[in-house]
Amino acid sequence: MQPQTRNHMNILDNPSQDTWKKQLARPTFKTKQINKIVKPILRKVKRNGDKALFKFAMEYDHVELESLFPSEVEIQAASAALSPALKEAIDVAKANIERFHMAQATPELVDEVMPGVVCRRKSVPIQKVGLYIPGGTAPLFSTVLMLGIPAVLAGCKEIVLCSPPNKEGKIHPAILYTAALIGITKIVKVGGAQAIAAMTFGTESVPRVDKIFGPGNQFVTAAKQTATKYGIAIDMPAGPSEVLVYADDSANPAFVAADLLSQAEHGVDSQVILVTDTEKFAKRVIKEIDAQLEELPRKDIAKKALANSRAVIMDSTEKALELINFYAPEHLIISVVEEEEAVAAIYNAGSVFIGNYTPESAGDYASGTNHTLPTYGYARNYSGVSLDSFVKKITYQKITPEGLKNIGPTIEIMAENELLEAHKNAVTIRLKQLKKQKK
Ligand code: HSO
Ligand code: ZN
Repeated sequence: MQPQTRNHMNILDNPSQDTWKKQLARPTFKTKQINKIVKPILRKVKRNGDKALFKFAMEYDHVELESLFPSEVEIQAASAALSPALKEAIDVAKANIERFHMAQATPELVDEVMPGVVCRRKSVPIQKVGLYIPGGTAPLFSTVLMLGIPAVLAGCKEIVLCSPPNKEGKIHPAILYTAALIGITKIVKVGGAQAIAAMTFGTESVPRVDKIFGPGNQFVTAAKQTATKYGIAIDMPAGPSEVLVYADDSANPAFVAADLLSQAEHGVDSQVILVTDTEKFAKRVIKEIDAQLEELPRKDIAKKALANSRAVIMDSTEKALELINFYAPEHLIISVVEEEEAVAAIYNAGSVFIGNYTPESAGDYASGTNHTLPTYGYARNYSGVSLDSFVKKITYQKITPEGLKNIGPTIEIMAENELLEAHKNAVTIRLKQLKKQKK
């Protein structure tokens, strides 16, 4: 008998707008239960510092660590463990990511808005940043590039990288190698919520940072959210990976299936969506998914993700685009004849991949754009990580006596009408003095 290969990706036929919210809902999380576990972890790290980190390594990573830091020997061994081909690939990706992120640098802005009133704005690096790199079922060394490169380019003074140790007490060699390659020297063997706690409160070994970046499981995500209550910034509220493919007959169903599966394999709570114009095309894609799925080592994960996933048929292009903007996907692949029109109509998406030969994997690894992107509909109001995520923009102004004479009366009358006399006086006192000087 043939094994049961049918996946569970449901087809929605022209769903009416009032049902989109329900029909395209992302998997939900049991935040309360997660926080019940995360809160004590944070408390213990805050109270006991490194001692708690060693204890959590035993409890969660099942290893008795000698040190929280990898040794020089370990870093050398990590380099030796990688094939020359992989190292070359990492070099190519690094060069592209560096190039595209360097291009994002904004020069200092100087403008004399009126005679004697000069305003400036300058990007200044966030001094201490923490990067979290998950270990677990897929060691995301590409994320080291995506977070580490802009941190280095921005000029962050201290860059801490936390990643969980395996049962031998080692960080995955590709993670270690990539971190060392881009010049990250503070690498700490700590994972999960305890890593986020360490970077939030600081321990003997881990500095407290100003901003925490990086993906993670629900515990990491919950801990990052809590970190914001302690004055730490985070990159964005994260959720599981997702992709929406918008395709018509001009697309190759096998390519579309491969793209959908590429994100479905991330995790059981990932969601992938196909939006297309005919049931015939949807069915061809689903058939391809069935065939390709069986060959995947992570097919069990992908199958579960497919159960959260949908193929949506939309007769009208306008409605299709509206639905995409409503969903606000992390990744959007556009494979339709009228591709430029579709691209122009999109206002909610983390990153857009255009045409039949632009797999999302390109952006995940090597083309140069960042793969840390808003999920869960946050593409409505968040951008992905970029060079900007690692800087703050400080504004400056310098006003000459001439300038104050020009702008002073404007300030005075505004302050007066806001009933803020002291504000007004800060100008008046100076203008009076300037008048006296003239005499
Ligand atoms: N698609 C993931 C990033 C990633 N994929 C890393 C493979 N490795 C989130 O955007
Ligand atoms: Zn991916």
